Order: sequence, then C-alpha cells, then structure tokens
Amino acid sequence: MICSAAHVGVVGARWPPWSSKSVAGRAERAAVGSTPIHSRPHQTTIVLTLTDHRLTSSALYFDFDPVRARFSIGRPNAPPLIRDAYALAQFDSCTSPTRDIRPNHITQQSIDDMHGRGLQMRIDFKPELGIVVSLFVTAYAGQPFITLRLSVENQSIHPQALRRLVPLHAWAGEGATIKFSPTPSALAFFVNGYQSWSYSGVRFAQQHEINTRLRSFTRPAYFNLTTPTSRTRGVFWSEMFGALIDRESRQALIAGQISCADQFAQVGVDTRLGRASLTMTCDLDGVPLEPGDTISSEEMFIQIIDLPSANPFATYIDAVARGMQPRQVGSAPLGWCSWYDTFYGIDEAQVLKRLQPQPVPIDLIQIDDGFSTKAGDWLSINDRFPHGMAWLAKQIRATDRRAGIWVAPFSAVRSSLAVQQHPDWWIHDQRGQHVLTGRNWGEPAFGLDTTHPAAQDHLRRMIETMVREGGYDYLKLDFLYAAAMQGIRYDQTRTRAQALRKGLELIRDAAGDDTFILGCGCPLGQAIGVVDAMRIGPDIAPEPEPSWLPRYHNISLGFNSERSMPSARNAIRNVLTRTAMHRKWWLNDPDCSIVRPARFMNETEVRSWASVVGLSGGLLMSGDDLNALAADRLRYIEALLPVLGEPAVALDMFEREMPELFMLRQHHAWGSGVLLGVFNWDDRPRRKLLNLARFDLDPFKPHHAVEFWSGRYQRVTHGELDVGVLPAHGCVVLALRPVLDRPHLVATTFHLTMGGEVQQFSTKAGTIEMKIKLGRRAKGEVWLAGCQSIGAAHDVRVVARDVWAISMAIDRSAAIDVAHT
Ligand code: 9PG
Repeated sequence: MICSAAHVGVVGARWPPWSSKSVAGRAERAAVGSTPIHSRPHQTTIVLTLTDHRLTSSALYFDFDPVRARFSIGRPNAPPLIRDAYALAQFDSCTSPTRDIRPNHITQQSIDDMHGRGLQMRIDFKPELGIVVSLFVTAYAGQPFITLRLSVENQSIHPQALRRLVPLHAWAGEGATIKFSPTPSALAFFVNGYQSWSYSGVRFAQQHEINTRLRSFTRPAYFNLTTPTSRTRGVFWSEMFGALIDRESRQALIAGQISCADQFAQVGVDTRLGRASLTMTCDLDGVPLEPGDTISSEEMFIQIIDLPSANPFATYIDAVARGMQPRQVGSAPLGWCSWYDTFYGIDEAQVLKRLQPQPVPIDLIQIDDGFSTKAGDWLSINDRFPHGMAWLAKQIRATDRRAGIWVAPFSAVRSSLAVQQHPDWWIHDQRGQHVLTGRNWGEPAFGLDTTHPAAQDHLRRMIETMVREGGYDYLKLDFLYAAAMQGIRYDQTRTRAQALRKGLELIRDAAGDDTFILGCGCPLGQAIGVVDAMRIGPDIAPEPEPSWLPRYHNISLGFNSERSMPSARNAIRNVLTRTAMHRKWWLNDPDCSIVRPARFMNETEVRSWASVVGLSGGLLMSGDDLNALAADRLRYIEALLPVLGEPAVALDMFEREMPELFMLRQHHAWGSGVLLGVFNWDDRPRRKLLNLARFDLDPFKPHHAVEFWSGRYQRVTHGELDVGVLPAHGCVVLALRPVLDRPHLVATTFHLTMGGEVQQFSTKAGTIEMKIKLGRRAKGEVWLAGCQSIGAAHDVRVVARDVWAISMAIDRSAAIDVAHT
C-alpha cells in the first residue's frame, strides 16, 4: 500500500501567464434550439399479465420454474428462446447461484418509471450462508423489452467482497439452451468494444475474439481487463451491450445494461452450432457488502427483434438515454484539431498560422497533445509555447473562434512530477506498484485515483485553470479509461465504473455547464450525461502520418490484425457500427477529417473517409492545414458543410465486419428518398449491384440515381441498379429518389446529401421557389426534373432525358426562382 503524504495542490503549475480577468468573449455554446437528444418511445398498447410465475407483455414473456429455480424467456405463443437460465452472485469467497435454490417468495407489483407503466415480478431466493439473492423482472406496457436486476443482501455477520452479479446466465453446458428456431444454426454476435477506440462490429461462429498482440502497450487501453478473454472460436465477450444474431430465422437478441453509472457490464455468448449460450454480468470489483447491506446490479435489458432491421439497437439506445439523462446538445462547432496536422510537432507559431482566414468557416481551434513538458503535468507548458496557453487562447478568441484544448486528465507517465511528487494519487496494486495503463508516451503511464480527495483537488484545479484562467471552453478529454483501471483506490467501496464517473462528474462540475466536453478513449456508458460528444472509434491516422492500415513507426507488417489501433480502416468500421448513439447519448465524434495527399492513404480512401464522416452526421473537425490544400482536396471537406447532423445507419452491420451499406432516409420540403453510401472495403475492385427493395424503395417505380463524387446520373427502371466496379476501399454516394410527374428536385451538387441544404422547395404557376442554406460560398448545380423546359434566364445544361442542371453561385444562402414550363 502506498502511503506518502497527500498534498493538496497542483503539480507543475507553470501554465503562464494567466489573465486574472474572467474569460471574456467566450463563444456561445452551440445550443440554439436545442432539444432533448433522446426521443420519446412510441406508445403501443401492450397487455401485461402476471400469473404466479409468468410475466407476459405482448412482446415477451418471462417464465419462472419455482421447482428447478430456472427461468425462460420467449415471444408470446412461441417456445422459449432462452430456456432454463438462472442468476448468480459471485463473491471472492463463494458463489451463490440461484439454480436449485427454492424461492422463498414470489411477489408482484405495478410500477411506473422512466420506461412507463409496467409490472414487476420479484423472486427472493432462500438465504444461503446469510446471503439473500433477489431477482427483479419488469415488463412494460409500452415497451418491447424486459429488464432484469439482481440484488444481494448480506444477512450474515461477515462482510463479503462482491465480485459479480449475473442477472441472467444461460450456458449450454449448464443445462440451459438458446434456440431461435427448432432447427438451430450457427449464430453471429455483435460486439461492442470497451471504450472509444475498441473494436465494435460483428463476429462469426468460426472466428476468434478480437485481441491485441501488443500486450501491455495497448491491452489495458482496448480491453476491460477483468472481462474474461476467450480463446475459443465462436465464444465472445462484449462490453455494455451486444446482439446475438440468427440470420437463418432472422431474429436477434439484444442484451445490455440500461443504467451505467455504477458498474461495467458485459454480455458473453457462445455462437457455435448446438451450443448457443448467453450470460449478462455486472462487475462489482470486489467492493464490500457489509452485514445488513444490499447491493443491486445495473438494470439489464433484453429484447428480441426481427431481421433485417435498419437500426437494431434503436430501442436499447433510447432506453439507455432515458436511464442516463444525456446532455442536451444542439449542433457542434466546425473545428481544426492540431493532432493529425502537426502531431507532437505542435507549437505556438503553427497555431497562430491556423488563425489566419481559412477556406472554410472554422469556428474552433483545438490544441491537441504536445503542449506540456510531460504527460501528466498538464499545466506545465513546454517552451514551444513561449507566451503560455492563456495568451494563446486570447489570440484564438480574438479571431472570433472558440479555443479548445486536449488533456488526458486521468493519466500521467512515471517520470512526471504528478507521479513523482504524489505517488498516492495513482491506482496501485496489492504490492503498492502503480497499475499500468499503457505506454503511449514512451514510458509506463498510470491512472488517477479519482476517489482520492487530494487527487480530486488536483483534478478540479487542473480543469478550472484551463477553463477559467486559460479561456478554453472546449475540452477534449483523452485516455479516460485510465480512471477505471482495476486496482486499489483510496475509497475501496467504489467500483471502477463509479470511480470513472466520479472523475468525469468532477470535471464537468469544474468546467461548468457551458464548456463543450468531448470524451475520448472513454468507456461509453459512464460518460452519458456528462460529455457533449464522444469519440466512437480508433484514431483515423496513426502517428506520424495517415494510413489505411495500422502502423507503428511507419511499419505496417504484423499490425493488420490489430482492430483498435489507429488507422483509417479501423476508424471507419467503428463509425459505421456505432452510428445509433449519435444525438441519443451525445454527438458522435468519428474523428478528424483528413483530406491531404498522403503516402499510405490514397485519394480513394480519402473520399471514402469523407463520405463516412459526412453520412455519419457527427462532429466535423479538420486534421489538415486547410490553407495548404489544393481545391480538388478541399472539396472533400467542403462537401460536408454545413454539418447536417442526421446519422445514416449501416444496414449490413450484422452481416459483415466492415459494413458496406450506409443509408440515410431523407424527408425534405422537396420530397423524400434515400441517401446511400456504398463501399467496397475489399483490397481489390468489386462490382456492386443494388436492389432497391433493400432500401424500402418501390422497385416497380422509376428512380433517379445520382452519384455525388462523379456527378453521374442513371435512371433505375427495374428495381436494380448496377453501380459498376468500385475500386479497393472505394465508394459511391448515391441519391435515390422517385421520378415524379411534376417539377421536382433530383439532386444538388453543393452538399454530400445532395439536397439536405435545400430548406424550401415549392412550385407554383410556372415557378419553382427554392431556398438554399450553405453557410459558405460555392458554385454548383441544382438538378430538376418534371419540367418541359427551363426559363432562358438560367444557365442550364441537360444531364439526361428530362433532367436539367442549373448552374449557380451561392454566398452562404440563396433564394432562387426557376421559371419553367
Ligand atoms: C494524442 C492522441 C490524439 C488522438 C487520441 C489519442 O496506443 N494507442 O492505441 C493509441 C490510440 C489512440 C491515441 C494514442 C494511442 O490517440 O485518440 O485523437 O488526441 O491521443 O496523444
């Protein structure tokens, strides 16, 4: 145990010079017209019944067998999908499974909570060794899911260290079965990674779990180290939530934690033929359960959905949002982030250079890693910033931009003053050794004990200094997983999840409500309600230059199998698979736009990344020196402006590791249609044929198909579109819109959405009236159809039979009247 004196104070307080005045002219938080970012559930009437041992809604039933103390879950009028499951509580000294333990009582009550009105069944099992285990199962009148919560009460006279609470355990080797249909098939599993950077995507029965070969370098970052690792093909673990997928019977089981503030939770599965299994577990990290005390698991979610589903996690994501109260976020700033532009080479002069007029309207300048003397001594500024950080923020704000700064508030390297002077502030093990969080800065780094009062003061001072004295009201908080390392903390009654959340809340409190907080390297659930935005994938580029594949010191050999390491391929996968969180839990940050020419990332890949970022609707931050870009590259960021914010969904997310169909439904004043990113992630060219029915478009009606990047037009008449051969890692972005017999918009060439920027579109007496809002200057075309001819006053070209392109220049916005016959 480390026990040096705990000093209250700030380490390395050289962040000179701070203005003594309060921060003036701070950019307003972009929250105009902000709305709650989670939507209300659609209300359907579901009849709830609870007989002695059976709880039924119109979506699911939960059936308890009191003799065998096992339970089953299924859809009404169908055999159980999960049969003979049980719950268990695991202590350091013993395990209390509920199987074969006869229940003492089964009671029921009506409840009315954030999910609506429902019925709850409570099963209290007979005490064993003074431990009473209770299972709470709830079905809701207006919801298609049920929830499970397990609690333990210590009626003995001995404290117990609680390791895990497992509200549902259905493992094939232990008498349980999971069957989607009478004839079982091999299953697939959608895995959600531990934190921002961690792999998220589907795994198949014949595959191994995603792992890393880089051991201490990256394992503590990418994985929750207390989650079991599977070495068996087809057996997988997922953090927070997951989906067990049966493509044959076209169903999936969605499972996860709704509440997240107190515990990390996992879903574990076996997907192999005839061995289908599922377990849902909550980490209690050995916290003490004192005599007389009760501890409950998080509230766990179970839903069965039909496939294909355009947004399989939608109900789950909404349930979590109701439970975790996300922040209300409007739009995000358009910013420049130093990291992918200058990496560690950042200095004051470079930042000042980015303050000159930019070709696109940048309203945030965010300084990334590289300004401090040492990782961990974040207030100690190196000599590449001679005027200090407060001065620099002032220069940024003088250009009417918001000033942002990066910090890894819970991390420090071994040689930092923060660790050297205050060894007791850092999470350590039984032997008093600090727990390793990784080696990112060239030496071992450690995680802050956010339950330690002096460490808390240090954290508070650090953030207050940056925000109040420094004038930075946009914080990119990185390596946040460090606060959740397993180990010994000052307050040993706190779980790792609680320690992380405590640290995050403390930062929010110190930063104030008006500071925009972006989380990064962060376990997801605990940050909901604290952060405004969250990185949801690995870095788009490894240091020191962009690359399609992961590289370390520019070597790619051996890193292909790394799925969470910085690289365009890895970033893209997570952005596609985590799109459903956007605007529900926070704003998704897909990571920076990079459009410059690069050795290891070709233009095809740049175009695909721009398409993914644009379709994701997430944060748009540039990682380039925009003034150094040629027009043909600048186009890849211009096309995404303004950021329209609606997320596309990856339709084939349950079918392939790298989804290739990214779809956004469009409903606008001009009509409706589908915007579709079609990708080829293979390493060689591949032809793509699309069936309109897959996108819920009427295959019997003619459609316009416009490809954004090439400007190519096709008319789809038989429900099938031949996109042609896509290059390796290439894409097309298509607008698919029905052909109408009245004047209508086919597409625009201004914006990737080909019409999302068109705010008004009406036709009357031979005129089409349009309003376009672009927020920048641009030349482009508006494509119209359904007219006999276009008035001579316009600069018109014929794109195809009955499709006219009208050229125009727009300065921020325009009202356009098009005369036609
Ligand atoms: C600054 C960077 C940037 C970047 C962050 C984070 O070892 N790793 O796997 C690893 C992953 C990401 C990473 C660093 C290391 O980058 O995501 O945007 O801010 O820190 O140091």
